[in-house]
Amino acid sequence: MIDPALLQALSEGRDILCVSHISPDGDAVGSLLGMGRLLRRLGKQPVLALQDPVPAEHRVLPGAADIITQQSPDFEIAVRQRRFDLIVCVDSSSPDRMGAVYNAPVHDAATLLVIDHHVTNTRFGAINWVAPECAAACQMLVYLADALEVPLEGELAECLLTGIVTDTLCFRTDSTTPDVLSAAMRLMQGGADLSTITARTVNRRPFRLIRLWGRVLPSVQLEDGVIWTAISRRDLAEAGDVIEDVNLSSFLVTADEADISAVFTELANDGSGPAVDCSFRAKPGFDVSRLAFSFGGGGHPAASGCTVKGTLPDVIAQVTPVMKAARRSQLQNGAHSGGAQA
Ligand SMILES: [Mn+2]
Repeated sequence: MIDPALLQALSEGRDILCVSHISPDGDAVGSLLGMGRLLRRLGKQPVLALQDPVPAEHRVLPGAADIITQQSPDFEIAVRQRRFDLIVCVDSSSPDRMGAVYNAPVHDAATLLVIDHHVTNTRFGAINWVAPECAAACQMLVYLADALEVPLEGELAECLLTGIVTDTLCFRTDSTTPDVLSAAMRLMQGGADLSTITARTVNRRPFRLIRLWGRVLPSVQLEDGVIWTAISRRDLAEAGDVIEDVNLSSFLVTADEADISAVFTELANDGSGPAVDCSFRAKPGFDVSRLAFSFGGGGHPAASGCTVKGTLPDVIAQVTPVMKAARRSQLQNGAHSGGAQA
C-alpha cells in the first residue's frame, strides 16, 4: 500500500521539481521521466532535472531532451534558484546523490518526497517511500500509476520498462521476483518493446569501452574468491576519454572462481586530493551493499559502489582485505560459493 500522505502531496503540489541521481542510469532516467508523465496526468507541469547528462543510450527515451542538467544554460534559474513547493526525488539513497540539483537553502522550503528502492536509503525526505523488495524505482512507479489510475501504456510504459530492464540486467539479478516479471509483463502489454530496450541498453557498449577493458584486463587479480582490477586516468584517456559507466565489475564477477568483484577507477582530481570510485558486484547469495555502506557509499546486495579518498594503490590496499573478510563471513553465514572451487 502506498502512503496516502504521498498521494496527497503529489496531488497538492503546484510547483514541482523531479530529480534523480548523479551519473544517471536507466532506472534514474526512466523513473524521472515516468514521474514527470504521472504528474502531467495529474495536470501538473513538473521541472525534471539531473546534475549529469543523460547517457547516450537513454537519450532516445521520450521526454529525455527536456531534462534540465548542469550543462543547460537555465540550470541556475530554472532549477537551483527556483522556489518549488514539492521536490520528488527518485532512485536516490541519500541527499548527496541529487548532486548540484538540490540547492540548500533555496530548496529546503519545499516538501521533499523520496521514492526509492535501495536498501541503504537514509530516509532523508519529509515523506519516504522506500521499497527494497522492488528491483527498480520504475517498478515502484508501476504501483504508483495504479494508485493514480494512470494506464501503463505508450511512452510511460517504455520509460518504466527501461528502468526495470537495466536495474535487473534484463531479469538476471536475484532481485528479479515474480512481481518484477509481472510488472514488466504489464508494461509489455501496454506496448513497451522488451527486445528493443534490451538491445539499446544492457546488450550494447561502445568500442572505446571494449578497448578500455582490453587495457585493464591484463592486470586483473583473483584472491580468495575476490576479483578486481583498476582503471587509471591514463587508461581512460588513452582508451578515448571514456565517460560512461564502464560496467566492468559485472563482467569480472562472472568468473567461476569469484564471488565478489570490484573495479577501482581513479577519479579526476577536483583539488580535494586523490580519490577512487569503487564499483562492487556480488554473485547471488553474497552482499556488497554493506561493504559499500561501510565506506560511505550505498547500493544493492548484488551491485553497489562508493568513493574512497586516496591513490589507486592505497585504496586497493585498504578495500580488498575488507572485501575478502566480507566474503569469508558471508560464507560462514551460509552463502554458497558460486565458484567452481570452494
Ligand atoms: Mn534503481
